[in-house]
Amino acid sequence: MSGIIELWKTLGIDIDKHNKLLQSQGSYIKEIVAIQKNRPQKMAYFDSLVTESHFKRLPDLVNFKAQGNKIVGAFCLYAPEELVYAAGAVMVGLCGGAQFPIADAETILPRNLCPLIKSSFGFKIGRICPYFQLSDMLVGETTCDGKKKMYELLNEETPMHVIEIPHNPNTPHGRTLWLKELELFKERLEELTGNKITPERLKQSIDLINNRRAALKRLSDLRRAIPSPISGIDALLVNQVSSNDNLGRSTAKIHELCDELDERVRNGVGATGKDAVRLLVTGSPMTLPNLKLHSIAESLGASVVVEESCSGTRYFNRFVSPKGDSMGALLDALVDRYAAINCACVTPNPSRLQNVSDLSCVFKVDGVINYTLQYCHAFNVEGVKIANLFKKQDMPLINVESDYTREDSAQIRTRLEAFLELIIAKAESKMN
Ligand code: BJ8
Repeated sequence: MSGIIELWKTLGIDIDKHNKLLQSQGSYIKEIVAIQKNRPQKMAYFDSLVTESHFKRLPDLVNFKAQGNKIVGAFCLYAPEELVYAAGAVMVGLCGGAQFPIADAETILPRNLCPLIKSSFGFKIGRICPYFQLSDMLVGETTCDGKKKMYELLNEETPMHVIEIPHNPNTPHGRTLWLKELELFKERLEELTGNKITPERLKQSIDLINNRRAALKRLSDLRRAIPSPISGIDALLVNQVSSNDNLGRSTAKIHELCDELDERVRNGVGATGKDAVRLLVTGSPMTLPNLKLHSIAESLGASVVVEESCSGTRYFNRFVSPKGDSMGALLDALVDRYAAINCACVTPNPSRLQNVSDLSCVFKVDGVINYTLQYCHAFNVEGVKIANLFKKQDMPLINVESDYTREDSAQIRTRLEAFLELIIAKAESKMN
């Protein structure tokens, strides 16, 4: 233990705050995750990533850096991780999902700002997150206004590269801009690492990341079963923690979990009974340790079976599929994938509506939770279209706007309880 504390100190971590974070995060996760019954045994690995990631992976990354390698911190699905790995660097996710660092952030940032932005910023300025401290460069993107402007402040702490995202990527000039931005990011990574990104290296890293996306897609597809073999809490947790794990190892561990879930599906073993109300959650991302909505819904007996979000299907529903081995063909394939990300920050965004509608059918859901983080205008306003879409389809939908505190938990619980009763009454009236 004393060795790891010394390591945290050398990274400039505020040990006092860091200890408090570990304590609060540990007990929060235990209260929500560990109390579930009949969990898949292979979840033990992912639980350990939550409780031990600041102990276990950290020394590996410190050694990696000691050998002259670089670490790139990212905040968004738009960060092209294939290029990062092709440059011989490692990418770590720095999106904040904890309430803990927000007090530090609010000494600088306005209070009425999305909690994800404040939490991410607070982790850096409070010197609470070792992954932030290890990052040699940060990569941001021009998505929402709050993030963009926060990146300008972060740039004063750690060198930052911001990718300019075309807000309508489906036009010829949108694609041209994406390609140019990928080329610029590639150059910046080559400069940072001193490594040339060759077509061979890029092809290799595309395969590696496609493999992780495929493993997560396999996990998601298994949740189509009735009953779902895994709770929404556990599935979300896997998505949240695997982004900061070693690539190859996390892919293998997700497949091991899926093998166990395959078996559960064959034997009809579920996280809930067959009659549980099946829910789709769509909207703002949920970053570790934000499991609030899932834990409330599932404590009421519902089963969250799919998340249409960046902490769910949006990460793995598209692969990079090159039509050749040249650098041009590989970059073109990256443009295809990244320009197709249907975050609410792009406009217009018809593919998200189509996608969320398809998911509701494929996963045979009984209701939809349209989830927005407080002050996230993009998802809040686009939520109007989502609500209209499901109204036309006669699919029950509830809007939930929340933050990272627990203050609104009781209120959300009461509203979800009524929502589930409504869904059950609707199903019963159809049967009569
Ligand atoms: S691709 S969803 S990860 S930007 S920070 S938009 S919650 S107000 S995180 Fe996102 Fe990339 Fe889009 Fe996905 Fe709203 Fe908060 Fe902005 Fe946010």
